[in-house]
Amino acid sequence: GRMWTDVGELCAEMKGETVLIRGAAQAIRPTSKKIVFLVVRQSMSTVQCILVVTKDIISPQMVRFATSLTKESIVDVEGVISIPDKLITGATQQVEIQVRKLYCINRAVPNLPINIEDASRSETEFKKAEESGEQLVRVGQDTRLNNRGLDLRTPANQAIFYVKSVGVNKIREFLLSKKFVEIFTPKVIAGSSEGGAEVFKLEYKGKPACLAQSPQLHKQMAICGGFGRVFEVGPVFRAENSYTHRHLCEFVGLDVEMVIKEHYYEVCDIVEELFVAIFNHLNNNCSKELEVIKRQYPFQPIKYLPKRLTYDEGVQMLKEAGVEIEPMGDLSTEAEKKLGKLVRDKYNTDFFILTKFPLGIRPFYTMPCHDNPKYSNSFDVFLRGEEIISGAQRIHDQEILIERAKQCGIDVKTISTYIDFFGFAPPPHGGFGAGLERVVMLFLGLNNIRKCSLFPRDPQRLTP
Ligand code: ATP
Ligand code: AMO
Repeated sequence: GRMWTDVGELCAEMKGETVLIRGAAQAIRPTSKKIVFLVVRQSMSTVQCILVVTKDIISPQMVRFATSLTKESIVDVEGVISIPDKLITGATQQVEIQVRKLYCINRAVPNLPINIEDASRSETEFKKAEESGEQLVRVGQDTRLNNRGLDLRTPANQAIFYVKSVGVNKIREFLLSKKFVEIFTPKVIAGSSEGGAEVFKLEYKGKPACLAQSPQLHKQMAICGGFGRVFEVGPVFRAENSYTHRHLCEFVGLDVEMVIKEHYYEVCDIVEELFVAIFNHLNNNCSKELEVIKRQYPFQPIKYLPKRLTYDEGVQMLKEAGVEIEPMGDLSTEAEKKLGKLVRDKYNTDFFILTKFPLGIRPFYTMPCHDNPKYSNSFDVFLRGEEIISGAQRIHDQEILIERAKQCGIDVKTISTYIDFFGFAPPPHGGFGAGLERVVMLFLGLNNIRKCSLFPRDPQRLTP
């Protein structure tokens, strides 16, 4: 076979070598009938390729052929590496390919809905280019998502999904090293796992069924089944009604459940250790990708020295700042953001855990505080002032569980097998759930969760 080189590996040390690359023709810029520049892209890297009419090697027909290529067509380019005086196309690789052979492997349709070069610019770059009179095509989020097969080709998008992949693998490595077992729970279940209206209903062979809003019931049932520590990374379905920057109707959940020995803070310890390990790992192993993302979507890196506060302490901080919370009520999105700012100013961190929430605003399976049943052994975790995780100790006593389910308006019949498991005496346990797209969005300071889902599902979108 022939020797292929990745575009990202092309460098000045290869000067004079003949290389063969395959990539997408991102831009085709004829400067005359005798010269054409191609920008060929492979993942996050681009290289400037030049065809110049020369007696034996490049014919005028070749230049015409190159000029007639459609953008984003897949091309094979063979040529010699040289060092240009100046990179006129702004490609990422600091070398140029003097093209000897050029083949079109797959031709894209003309007039694509997205121009990858334009769609890769930061807002600032875009405006500057427009002001200097360049004709750019501005694409909105819907156009991007409708044509995700093109949109995903921007370097920032390539990097976002690489970061997500590296992060998930770090989660697995970390939890496996702490003796967690990876489990796979059913996604079609008999009753809603979180209560509430946000459940997709369907018919399962003539019987009513739900798409799992979380692995909550089954991860606890696994603990009942004798596993001391379990986790799952899998799809979670929520029939969200509102269209927000941080809710999807299908997202990737990380769910963890573990036996507790003394206190639910053991779960908080795992959260902190796990997330600091993830953030360290991403900073250490994805610096190139983080730079690429930053170029299009500028952000400040997070500070993640873990901090814990109780709900009451958080509410007090808000109160002192003039933000009133309804007594024992949930924090609004704005209040959460504000608290994030206050904690950052006071404790110099973007990563903190709020513990001991009022019982009344937590799901039915949450353990009440033993010394004050108005509160619960529960927590939320925040990153840049937005929730990324919810967690708690669970009720392990069957009678209390039934009572709490009824109080929360849950039809106990629909979760009867879950309730039955508590007759088999599971040990005290707790856990948490995180939304991976949320984590990635906030880690990267992105403004919309859709940017972190390959093919997002929201209240208005079921395709592509
Ligand atoms: P891994 O093995 O997963 O790659 P590690 O344990 O080697 O991770 P460290 O070397 O401890 O990770 O992490 C150092 C990196 O993380 C540096 O980039 C450092 O600046 C950054 N870092 C560590 N802790 C914090 C923090 N609390 N806030 C901001 N940055 C931090
Ligand atoms: P909760 O409902 O808070 O808790 O969900 C856990 C985490 O999932 C993420 N998340 C979402 N991400 C994207 N789109 C959504 N529509 C969405 N809804 C939630 C958030 C949230 O923090 N069973 C409990 C967890 C547990 O106690 O173990 C649960 O599902 O990051």
